This record gives sequence, C-alpha cells and structure tokens, in this order.
Amino acid sequence: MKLYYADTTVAIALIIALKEAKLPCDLVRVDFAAGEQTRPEFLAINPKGRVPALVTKQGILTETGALLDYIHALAPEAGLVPDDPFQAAKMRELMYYLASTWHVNHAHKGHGERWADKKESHEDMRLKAPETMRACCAYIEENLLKGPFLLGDRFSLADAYLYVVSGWLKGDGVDVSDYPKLAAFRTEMEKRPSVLAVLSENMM
Ligand SMILES: N[C@@H](CCC(=O)N[C@@H](CS)C(=O)NCC(=O)O)C(=O)O
Repeated sequence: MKLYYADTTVAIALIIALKEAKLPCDLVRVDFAAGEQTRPEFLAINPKGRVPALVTKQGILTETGALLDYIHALAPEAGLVPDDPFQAAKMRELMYYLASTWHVNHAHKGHGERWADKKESHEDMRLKAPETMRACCAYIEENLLKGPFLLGDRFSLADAYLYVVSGWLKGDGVDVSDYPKLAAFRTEMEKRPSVLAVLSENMM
C-alpha cells in the first residue's frame, strides 16, 4: 500500500493507525507549499486534490474515516474498533463529527475561498473560526470524551483522528487547556509509540 500524506494534515491519523495496526505502508509526502496537491499527477490519484489517499491493490481509497476503518478491517487483531456494536457506533459518532463539523469549521479559517468569493467574506469566516472550534471542543469535552480516550480506557480509531485534528487548535486560536479532558487526552496520546513516532519525524 502507498499512503499520500502531508505534514500536520488529517492524513497523519492514518499513519498513527497504521503504526498501531503494525501494517507496512509506503509513505509519499505531498508538498503542499509547492502546491503538489493541485498538479495533474496528484489529481490523477485524488481528483479532490486532498490527502489522505491510499493506493491499494484493488484501487485508490480516500476519506479519513473510510481509510481508518479499512486499516481496522485489514488488521482486526489490533483491536482498533470495539466488538460491541454500540461502542463501535460511539466511536464512529466522533469520527463523522470530526469529518463533517470539526474539519469543516477549521477550514473556514484558511480556506474561505471554498465557500465565498469576496475577500471580506473570507475575513468574516476567519474571524468566526475560534468560536466554532471552541464550540466543537466544548461539545466533545462535555458529551463524548470519557477519558483518557474517547471510549474510556481503550484506544480506538477515533483517538488517532481526534489527536491529529486537536493539534490544529492552537493555530485556530483555541487554548486546549480550557478543556481539561481534551488536554489530558492529548497528554495520554503522546505516551503511545505510534504518536511519539510521528512527533519525532516532525509530521505534527
Ligand atoms: N474529507 C476529507 C478531507 C481531507 C482534507 O481536506 N485534507 C486537507 C488536509 S487536512 C487537504 O488535503 N487540503 C488540501 C489543500 O489544502 O489544498 C477527509 O476527511 O479525508
């Protein structure tokens, strides 16, 4: 398998999950600063011009949540998804929320051009981002995160996802220490070899 990723992006959640699952995968760094994600060579891999994209023997897969589940399906022995249907759905509840709400709110800070053409509209969206990101943090802190991991003591796919996207909070103007469970979750994640590996490789 070959994973296309860029530093600090949501694709790093896949690298953490691959390490947790002990699955081999070639990593291909896409240079966002050079605009590689917009070039025809990359658009042939992912027409959305986004990472992650995973090349498998059967074809190409995109979308973080789908890829995380694929990693679990390839290595069920790693136990990255709970067997209990309710717990598994609780895990996916956070994953869908991160994809549909957290990531989209975050993108309003630096990618206003996706939603509006006027410069003042972009500025308005940028200014709103700290508020919407704080609302996301409060929702997760108060309703979803059991601690130390999402589901309590057991690590699951959603933790890799939450760790990476909560790494963007500082840049979004949000102080994670305002959310004690989220801050403790990040500290706990930073004890795991998978996370220490991506940190030591300066991917985050
Ligand atoms: N819904 C996609 C979103 C992927 C996405 O937006 N990735 C960002 C990085 S976090 C990206 O590739 N952006 C391209 C760009 O900024 O040009 C997923 O969850 O995988």
